[in-house]
Amino acid sequence: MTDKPPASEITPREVYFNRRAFLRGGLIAGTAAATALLYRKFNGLDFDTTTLPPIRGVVPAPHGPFRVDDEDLTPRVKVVNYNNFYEFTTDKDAVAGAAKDFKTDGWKIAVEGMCHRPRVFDLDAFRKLGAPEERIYRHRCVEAWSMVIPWVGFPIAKLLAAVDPLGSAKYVAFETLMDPTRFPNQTTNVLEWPYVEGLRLDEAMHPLAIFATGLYGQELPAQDGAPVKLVVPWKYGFKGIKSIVKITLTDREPVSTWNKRAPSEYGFYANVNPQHDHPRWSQATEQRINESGRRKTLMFNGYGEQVASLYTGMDLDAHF
Ligand SMILES: Nc1nc2c(c(=O)[nH]1)N[C@H]1C(S)=C(S)[C@@H](COP(=O)(O)O)O[C@H]1N2
Ligand SMILES: [Mo]
Repeated sequence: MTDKPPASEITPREVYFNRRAFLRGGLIAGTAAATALLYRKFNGLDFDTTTLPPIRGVVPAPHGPFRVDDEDLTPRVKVVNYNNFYEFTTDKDAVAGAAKDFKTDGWKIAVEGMCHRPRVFDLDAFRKLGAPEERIYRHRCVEAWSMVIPWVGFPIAKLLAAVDPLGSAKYVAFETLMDPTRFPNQTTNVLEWPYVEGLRLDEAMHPLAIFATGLYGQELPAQDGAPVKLVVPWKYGFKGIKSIVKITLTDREPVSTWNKRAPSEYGFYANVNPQHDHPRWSQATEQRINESGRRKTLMFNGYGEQVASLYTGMDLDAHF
């Protein structure tokens, strides 16, 4: 990790912090004046000083749905300091501090249930399932805030191919680590632990659905779900279960922690849908973190062209 990365590799800070400026900067981009302007601009964002090891050999996101191109990235300092991770604390501004000593040494991910090749992966083997790919996705929390985040990860489909689901498997269930010595809030009953989530198998197979192992070109910070987090960009954020230790192929609809907690508020599908309001607040608009004003929420979070066909014939108000 201390080796100098080859020049051909992306250098996250420069790439991410210059990209938008170049788009906007037009003729002056690249000049000393532009650079000075850029630094003044980003100084105003409380530039984050914590760094994690860079991920080597990240494949840039291809254009199209894998890369939100026309909306600003949410600055890293916000992505790593405004989090939902109830195992640490329910205070979004305090997760980063509470998670700062979290270690993932010796992490294992068990894949079991209805598959031909069940297996326990160590982190190295898990990461080798797919080359690290950049994915720039919208992230929409059910609480009506949103971000645009450059993840690093690989499609869930790669894991599924490795374990080879039985023909009768219909769903994938996911489970977060249960360890109250490392997750202090697991000694409380703010939620039922461990946090669990699930997808239909065809949703999990979709190329947009990934396991994130990094963000902004670096390893995933603990507060964002290290070492492995689920990212399904057309669904509300709570589907994106963090710090995964178990994955089970099954023929029954998996339990979802928030769905179990309040079934009238949080559905199993949890597809972003501006027309289906949460009983206590509208889902029609959202607060993009670091922006003023509100944005209109897009159907399927803007990924309808890619995913709407997964739900053909389903009543999206009944299966919200
Ligand atoms: N294990 C676990 N996973 C979780 C949560 C949680 O509390 N525990 N919160 C969810 C919610 S509500 C959201 S919005 C996202 C937040 O992810 P982020 O902090 O990386 O933005 O994580 C999801 N995954
Ligand atoms: Mo959320």
